[in-house]
Amino acid sequence: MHQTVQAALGINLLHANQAGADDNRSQLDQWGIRCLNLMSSPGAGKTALLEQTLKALASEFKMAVIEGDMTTELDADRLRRYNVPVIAINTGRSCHLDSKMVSGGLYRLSQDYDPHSFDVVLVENVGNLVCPAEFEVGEHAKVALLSVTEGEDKPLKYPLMFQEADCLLVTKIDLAPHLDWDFATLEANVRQINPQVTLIPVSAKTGAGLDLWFDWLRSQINFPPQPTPNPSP
Ligand SMILES: Nc1nc2c(ncn2[C@@H]2O[C@H](COP(=O)(O)OP(=O)(O)O)[C@@H](O)[C@H]2O)c(=O)[nH]1
Ligand SMILES: [Mg+2]
Repeated sequence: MHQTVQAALGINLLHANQAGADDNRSQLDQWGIRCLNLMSSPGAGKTALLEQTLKALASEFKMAVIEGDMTTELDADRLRRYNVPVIAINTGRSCHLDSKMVSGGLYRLSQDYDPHSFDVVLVENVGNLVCPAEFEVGEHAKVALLSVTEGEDKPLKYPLMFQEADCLLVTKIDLAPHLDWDFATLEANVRQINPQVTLIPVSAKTGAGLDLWFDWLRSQINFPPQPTPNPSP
């Protein structure tokens, strides 16, 4: 019985979150903003990738960041150096951002700036390979990052994250020569879980692969808005 209630609560929580995510996406569509949700385990290189992205593309696109961390604004402060709006959200004991938190972040952005002026909002989720994949925040696409130091087996051990991803960035490839890292094994593991995912090896340190990431990002930002489906009868 206890387990049934727990399961029901879990499902209700996810349903409520999904409804909020759909609302966020509608709001973003109305403003003409694309939203990407960046997810990985802690330390895989999300903030380092965002630093390179803001540096390279800030003159091409009007960007904003929603920065999720359990505590501190350390990452938010790293990104503020690039003169883009960074909304910091501290989740406290929660291991992921949810749609309500991101709704609050979007509201804050719209209070301080004209939201119609933005092309893209990049969300850096809390470092965690499990929960962020369960909770949509209203993004148009999901980007997972996996660093070479985490091992090629992670897509098999944490399948939801890799199944949900539209793009998988294999990060810190500058370190690969120092490790027993086999890209072909990683690719085979990923394709088992998600045959369609765009797979891009990158290094925020050397810049390797970043052009391919920027091109993928451009393709997402320039993606024509999809018509809102008719509500089901
Ligand atoms: N060698 C190497 N180190 C990196 C790279 N990207 C990030 N790092 C380092 O990895 C650590 C965690 O990076 P960070 O961006 O904070 O990861 P996050 O927790 O996912 O945001 C930092 O010490 C970074 O300098 C990379 O491409 N190559
Ligand atoms: Mg970070």
